[in-house]
Amino acid sequence: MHSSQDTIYAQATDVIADFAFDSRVAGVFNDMIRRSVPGYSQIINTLADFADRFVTPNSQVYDLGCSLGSATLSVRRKIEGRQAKIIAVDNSQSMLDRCQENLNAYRSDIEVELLCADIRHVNFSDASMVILNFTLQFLPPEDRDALIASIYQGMQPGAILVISEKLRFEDEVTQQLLDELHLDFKRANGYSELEISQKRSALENVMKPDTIETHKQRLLTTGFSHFSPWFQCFNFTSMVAIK
Ligand code: GEK
Repeated sequence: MHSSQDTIYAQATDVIADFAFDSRVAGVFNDMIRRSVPGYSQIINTLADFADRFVTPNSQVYDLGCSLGSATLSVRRKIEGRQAKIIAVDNSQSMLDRCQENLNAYRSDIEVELLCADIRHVNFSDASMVILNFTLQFLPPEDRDALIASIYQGMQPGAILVISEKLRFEDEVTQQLLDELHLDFKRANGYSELEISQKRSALENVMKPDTIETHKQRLLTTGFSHFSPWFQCFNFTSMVAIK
């Protein structure tokens, strides 16, 4: 996948605008997410293993907030020949344009529909797998329960929902420790103090992480039969819920 280096917050600016998934971000996104999210590659690879176990013939897979299509590509490769369809949704056309290019770069017999839409307005049906890979955290907190309920009603019995998120911790010592380890991870990946602090300001109003308890309660209250985090590195997790 083509990847320009992320230097978006490298220069000091007086007023830092709220973070947006515009064409500038789309152009460097592959580099940005790999240098910012610990475990990202492992999570992307493991999505294929979940797909292998859960995606059934003639069902649908939803990749919500698909960005450049990394999750879709990983799953698509694994489910060749299964007659399943992937619906990849994002409300950033800049992301979807690049996603389409990435999909075109490989041959596949799996149909992928790219949908430019708000995931809060999608009608889910016949889903054997739904992926929310670092997307739920960008919805206003008050809209999260309704989205999960809407996904749940469109899932087949036994289907899997994978949710990857940055976490918040009620315990202040834990919060600070894991946050510092994450900052060290970003420093080690070449981000300067200025880049780290400007990006943090830009994200403040648009990304509000939940605690793991909030995720668990939301999923179990919605009706999911099984829940477990399957991955955690510092303050980043990936969880599974099975209907
Ligand atoms: C990956 N899953 O590489 N409706 C549709 N799309 C949205 C909405 C919304 N309401 N809100 C945000 N997005 C990807 C990474 S990035 C995570 C996901 C990050 C989209 C937004 O445009 C962006 O492309 C994506 O969700 C979040 O596995 O940047 O940390």
